[in-house]
Amino acid sequence: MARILITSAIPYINGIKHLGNLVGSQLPADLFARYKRGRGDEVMFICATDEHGTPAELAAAKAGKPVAEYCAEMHGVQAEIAKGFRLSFDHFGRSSSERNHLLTQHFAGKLAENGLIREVSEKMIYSIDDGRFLPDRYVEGTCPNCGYDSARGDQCDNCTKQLDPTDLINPHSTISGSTNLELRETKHLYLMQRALKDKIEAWIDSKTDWPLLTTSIAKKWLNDGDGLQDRGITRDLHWGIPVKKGDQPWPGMEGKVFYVWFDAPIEYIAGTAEWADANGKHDADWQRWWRTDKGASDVTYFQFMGKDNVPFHTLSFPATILGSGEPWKMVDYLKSFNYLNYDGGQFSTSRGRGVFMDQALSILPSDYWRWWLLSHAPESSDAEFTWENFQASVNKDLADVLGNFVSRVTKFAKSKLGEAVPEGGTFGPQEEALIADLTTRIRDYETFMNQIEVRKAAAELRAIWVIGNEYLQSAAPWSAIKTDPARAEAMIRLSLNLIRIYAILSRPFIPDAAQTMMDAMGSSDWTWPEDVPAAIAALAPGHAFSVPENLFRKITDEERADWQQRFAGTRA
Ligand code: B3M
Ligand code: ZN
Repeated sequence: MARILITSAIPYINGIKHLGNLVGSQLPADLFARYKRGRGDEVMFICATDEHGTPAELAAAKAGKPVAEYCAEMHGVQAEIAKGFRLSFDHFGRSSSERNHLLTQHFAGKLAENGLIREVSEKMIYSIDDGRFLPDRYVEGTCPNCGYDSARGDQCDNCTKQLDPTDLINPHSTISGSTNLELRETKHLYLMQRALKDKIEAWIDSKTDWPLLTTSIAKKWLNDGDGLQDRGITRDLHWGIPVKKGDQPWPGMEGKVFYVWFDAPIEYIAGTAEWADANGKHDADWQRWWRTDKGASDVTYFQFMGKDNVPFHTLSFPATILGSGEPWKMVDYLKSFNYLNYDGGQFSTSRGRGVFMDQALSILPSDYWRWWLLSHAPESSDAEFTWENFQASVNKDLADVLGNFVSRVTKFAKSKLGEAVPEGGTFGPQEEALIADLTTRIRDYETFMNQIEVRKAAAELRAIWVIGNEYLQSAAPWSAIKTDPARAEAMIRLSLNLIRIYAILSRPFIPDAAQTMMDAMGSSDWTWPEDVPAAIAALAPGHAFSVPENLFRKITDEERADWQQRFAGTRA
């Protein structure tokens, strides 16, 4: 039994995420976690909310709530929606947890001990009217690169260039709008990433099996110089993890907190510790996932994220880990995704353009979304959500192919042969051909799933559903029953067993429909079909089944048009 650690990039706390966010990290991570569990591996799947930094503070201010209260509330909201999408986290933690405070301070202490932190006095933007420094998104102005007039202090949304607040032309405070700003001297900690460049480069070079998207981004940042500058890891903010050296105060750094991108990835580890705390376990129980000196050397660790997060996971977080000099588990395989666009443009949280997770669930159950999103995952390039495409693929793949097979088989069996697996007849060449084809396709499906080739795995699963329909069409039990009823019984016996196999194989993609299929087959045996001939005989003659509710309904043209209009912009 392999041990598989899986983390999804942790979503910012400020508001409900859209479908583009979902398909870029949490959903494919869930697919993989479910698949590995289905194969019998021991899985630890961790996600959390990313609760620090200016996005959290600004959103709380806008909601008129104290930031701690806002975060607690939004964590609850995001956790609930994650459940709605059947995201099977072993724990959904919070980067503001006590565990993350302690671990983040621990890492900073180790880095300092190893001579990898330097203190820098620098001039930062200070707002006289607000009485505070304005880091990151607290300041907006004109982008020096493209001229966009609402560039933020950390990045220009228009041209994506990473910025410092002091780069902005005509800056103003996003708190008060004030332009009464000055540069003031303040002291910050810098992580000396440059000193770790060789180590990081050697580590990246050792990852020869990583997807091209991941390595190309990592190398670009490593070699362009842009990414491996020494990096400020503290901020003049109130909300965040107080700067400490382990459990000791850090003289001169009083009142400052760590930068959100310093503590956020550490939450992967802290989230696993939170899992242990929440389940009455001991430190050893989470450490065996993370400390190679405490059992984690046989763990394989997979990370999932959108492409914009790759530099932080291939350079900055590894710098923290390698710089600590401690035996922490590092990522083995980093799966990254391109962007999902929305109906001819981009998803936009600020403009409310696109479908957000709560809205999606309010119009259709999660399986519909999971299937479309995963089968169209933006892997090799950006992908686009259109309502036409969504309607077509739901109606065809889910309703016409899978749903129809299950309904035809069970209804025919019940009306002609009763509500138990029939016993007559034997398998002939047609069934043998199907079993051979099925075996090949299941092995291919496993290969794609193991490689996290999400679209290819979805296409293979769809092909597996299709061969059931094709078999039914050519075997035609409805004709056979008139001339050779025993043959018809054999066909239906095979088809009912196929439904159970479909439940197992489809579960990572569409867990609710899979459960419905398994329940209808009167079974709870989710054993993976390693041995296809054995799996096709698992439901023995006489075993009771029932006809399930329609698995999937079709999306009508009216609904499609209505939704298209409703989600065109300005979220209510
Ligand atoms: N919260 C960015 C995002 O949601 C950030 C990811 C952190 S992963 C440690 O895309
Ligand atoms: Zn720009």
